[in-house]
Amino acid sequence: MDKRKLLAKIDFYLVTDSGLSKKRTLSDVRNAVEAGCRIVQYREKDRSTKEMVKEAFLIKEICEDKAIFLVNDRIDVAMAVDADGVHIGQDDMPIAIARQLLGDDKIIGLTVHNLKEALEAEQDGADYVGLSPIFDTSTKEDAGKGIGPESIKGVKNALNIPIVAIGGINKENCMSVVRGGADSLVAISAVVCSDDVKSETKYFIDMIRITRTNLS
Ligand code: TZP
Ligand code: MG
Repeated sequence: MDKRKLLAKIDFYLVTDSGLSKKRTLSDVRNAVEAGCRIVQYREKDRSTKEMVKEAFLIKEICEDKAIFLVNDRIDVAMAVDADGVHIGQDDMPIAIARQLLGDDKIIGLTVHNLKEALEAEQDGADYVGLSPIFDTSTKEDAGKGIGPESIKGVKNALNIPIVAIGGINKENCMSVVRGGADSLVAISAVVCSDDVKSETKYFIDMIRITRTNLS
């Protein structure tokens, strides 16, 4: 299956966080995918490569043909399990090299903080950008100050690739992010710290779709 086609359909985007997760990563992925989430990023900062590869294989199985499966930072892990792609940051592997390693069929997402980085990302061949952080967040220590949902529009208008909003997004402010022009959004703590990841994911998916419909 061509997972790239799914990129046009993403709304709620799950990023795993084993440190914050109440029910553990595999359960979070299973529940989010069951709720209809179409993109999952395995983000793991504290595990051995061996453990990551093992867990990544299991996540890939859960995502199957239902959701895009990306690995954060670790291009080696993504290649080891034949994931659908990677999500990398400004200080990670340059996109051109990541592309050479992964091939044209794989999806590469890049974190950007402003319009300049976003334009560069598209030019360099990113398949989507993660615009970060929209609001202040304590989930990522070095995320910086929130740029505000009103900053999304300028990036959206300048780019042809999807914009994924991330950072401090919750049930209360998610509508402003969609109204701002985000194609998709990540809400890590709002979802993985909950007792019911499935219903929280469903809430975000429904809210994104309703807000989009009201905009059109
Ligand atoms: N990248 C930029 S902000 C962030 C990451 C991984 C953390 C987002 O977490 P939360 O809990 O949704 O604010
Ligand atoms: Mg990174």
